[in-house]
Parts: sequence; structure tokens; C-alpha cells
Amino acid sequence: MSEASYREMWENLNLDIEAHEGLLEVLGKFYGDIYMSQEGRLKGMEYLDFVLSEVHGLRIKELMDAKAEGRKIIGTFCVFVPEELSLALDAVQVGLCSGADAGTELAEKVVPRNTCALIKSFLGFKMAHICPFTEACDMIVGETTCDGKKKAYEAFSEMAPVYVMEIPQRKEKSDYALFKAELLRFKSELEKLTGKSITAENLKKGIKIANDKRRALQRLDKLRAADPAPISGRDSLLINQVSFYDDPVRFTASINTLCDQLEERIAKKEGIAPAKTTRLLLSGCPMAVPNWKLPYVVESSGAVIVGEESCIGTRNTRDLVDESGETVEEMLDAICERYMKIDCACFTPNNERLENITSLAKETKADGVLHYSLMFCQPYTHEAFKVEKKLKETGIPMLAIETDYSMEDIEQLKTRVEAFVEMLS
Ligand code: BJ8
Repeated sequence: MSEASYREMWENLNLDIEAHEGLLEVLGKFYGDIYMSQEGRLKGMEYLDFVLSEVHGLRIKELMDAKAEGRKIIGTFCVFVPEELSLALDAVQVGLCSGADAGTELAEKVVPRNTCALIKSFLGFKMAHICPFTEACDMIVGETTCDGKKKAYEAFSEMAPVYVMEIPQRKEKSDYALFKAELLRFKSELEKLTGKSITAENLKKGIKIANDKRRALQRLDKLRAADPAPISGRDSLLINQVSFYDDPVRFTASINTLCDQLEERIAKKEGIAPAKTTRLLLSGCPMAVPNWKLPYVVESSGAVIVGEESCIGTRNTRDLVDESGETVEEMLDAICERYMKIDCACFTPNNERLENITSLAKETKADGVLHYSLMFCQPYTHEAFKVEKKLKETGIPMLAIETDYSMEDIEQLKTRVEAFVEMLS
């Protein structure tokens, strides 16, 4: 498709064309500096480069074609929104990225300044009319996780078709009942929107597609335990980011092909950095596109990232939905079980996360953990203390980082990360 027809599509989506072009230019430059400068990338990464270069082009065209066929587009900001139900109803579910600070000033007109960058980003993108994904959505699903998000959805719902799911904050029996009831409410809402019904057959298919995507990402994670590291943390993060907006079946096939190439590389004992390079695990808040700042800082400081304990990482891929259910009821119970295993810091207590981080650090043979919290994120900043204590008991050093999307602190971050890497090596 030509640039001119993309432009027509963006105009039809009511984008601010000039501001949008500015965003694409910055994104392209940023991607070039951070990604294309890497050496020794595998052929399979070309697929990811292509997807990213067409993120506001071809992928949006696919969404518009899907809409023309009567399919619905569902936007999300949280891994608690079950993709299985959207897939069952032939809807397209996309994660709305929220990883850039374009539009922050506009966002600060409707939420306090001391709100995290992720929240300001999704509000700012909407208010500045620069995100074609947001504009293409028929329904955007919010969720009652942290206070910042749940209050921001009140402002957001004045600008977009928002539906909010209630997420429990504890994991007692009554919380499972609450989440199951929310699944049923979400199911009805989706059925109303799509004009279709969930059946045992279509839900089974939805579960299988979502599980296959997670299996491919689990396979990738396991391969990252090799030393030398076969793939950079930047590329792995990108793969996890793309998993939220690419077609799931195509994505799964491409990642499995990439994993075949990684296996060949591992068999030859080759990697993207020499063996014994300091290995770090990232843990904490999700890093949405194009939030590549910290991975770039780490991997230009003599270390390699070997895992992401975050929602754009293992928190989203670690657990599968049990596929043995035969009725809609049994499958919904299995979905409920699987989603209630998510160890988001919004839960209290949230001790599973401490166990999950230590196991992941061991599995990935990490020398240390970088705990990453977005500035003003209460849940993850609080948990940093508990995570550090737990890791200390296990003998794994941790560095706590608090930052936002601006580039102002990049030198300061580099100094701290370099000192940590030096200490570890
Ligand atoms: S399940 S981590 S995707 S809520 S960074 S907006 S927590 S103040 S993103 Fe999340 Fe779902 Fe949990 Fe995962 Fe609030 Fe913190 Fe901002 Fe955050």
C-alpha cells in the first residue's frame, strides 16, 4: 500500500496527521539507533523489524479490513483481559502500547502530574489523536488494578468507548468468585458487541490460539538460559511487545521459526555477546512500545538481559489455560484459574511474585536483578523492598531503578547500571 493511501486511512481515523508523522519519525529514528545498530541478529528478526516498520500502516490496514468484514477490535491495557474470549468471537484484541511520552502535557489536564508515565501516555495518545490503534477500537477494556488506572478510566471514558472489568485485589475463594462473575459479564458484553455467542467449539479454539502463542514465548524464554546468550534482551522485549498487537497465529509461527534458528545458534555455541557476559533479569512494571530505554542502557553497559519478569514478559506467558475443558462452563473455570495466577503488584499479599522472581533468576542463570518501577507507580515501588529482601536471602544482588519515559536521566541511569554490572563481574 502506498504512503498516500495510508494517509487517507489515517485521516479517516481522525488522526492529527502532522503530529502523527512527527511521532513516526521519532519512533523510526529511535528504533534505528537502538535496534538496527545491534550486531549478530538472526534472520528471524527481520520479521519483527517489518512488523514494527508497518505498525501504523499494514497492521492498521488489516484491522480496518477486519472491521469491514464485521469483526470487532478490542483494545486493552492489562494482561487480565482474557484474549481467549475475544478470539472465540472472531474479534481482534490488541494491546494499546502506552510507552511514549507524546501527549503528556495534554494528559496532565485530566489527571494529576504525579501519575505514572504509562497512564499519561494512553491518555495523551488519545487526546493528541496520534494512535491509530486507539482510534480503530470498538471497545477499550480498562480494569480496576492500580488506583491511577482505575481513576484515569473515568476521564478516558469521556473520550473513548471504555468498558471496565473489576479485578480482585486478593486471592481468597470469594475473589475467584468475583473474577468468574466478571468473566461472565465480559462475555455478555462481547457477545452484545459482536452479535455472536460463545460456544464450546469457538472457546476451545480461542484457548488453543492464546496458549500456542504463550508456548512459543515460553520456548523463547527457555532458550535464553543458554550462555552465550543467543538473543539480546532488546530483541526479546520487542518480541513480547509485538505479541500484543500482531495477528496471534502468524506471530506464533514466526516466533517458532526464530526459535529454530536460536537452537541452531546455541548448538554452535554462538551468541550475541561472549560467554560469561554479565547476565541480568529485568523485573517490575511492563515496558510498552517504544519504551526501550533501560534495555538499551543495560546492553550498552557490558551486560545482557536474559529475562523479563513483567507483564510484557513472563507474567503474561508463564501460565497456560488448562485445555481439557469440554463445556463453556469448564473452560471459563479454567480461564479463571489461569488468570488468577497473575502476580501483579496490585494484589495483597503478593508472595507468589517473590517466588516467581527467584525461580526465574535461577532458571535464566541471572547474576543480578534490575527492579524497574515507573515513577509514581505505588504497587511496584512498594514491592521493590520485598523483592530486594527476598533476593538477598537467596544471594542474588538487586538494583532498584525508578524512572519514566523521558531521556533526561539516561546518563545517570548508565552510571548506576555500569557500577552494578562492574560489581557483579
Ligand atoms: S497485571 S502490572 S498490566 S495492572 S505502572 S499503570 S501498576 S501505576 S501496568 Fe499492569 Fe495489569 Fe498489573 Fe500487569 Fe499502575 Fe504502576 Fe502505572 Fe502500571
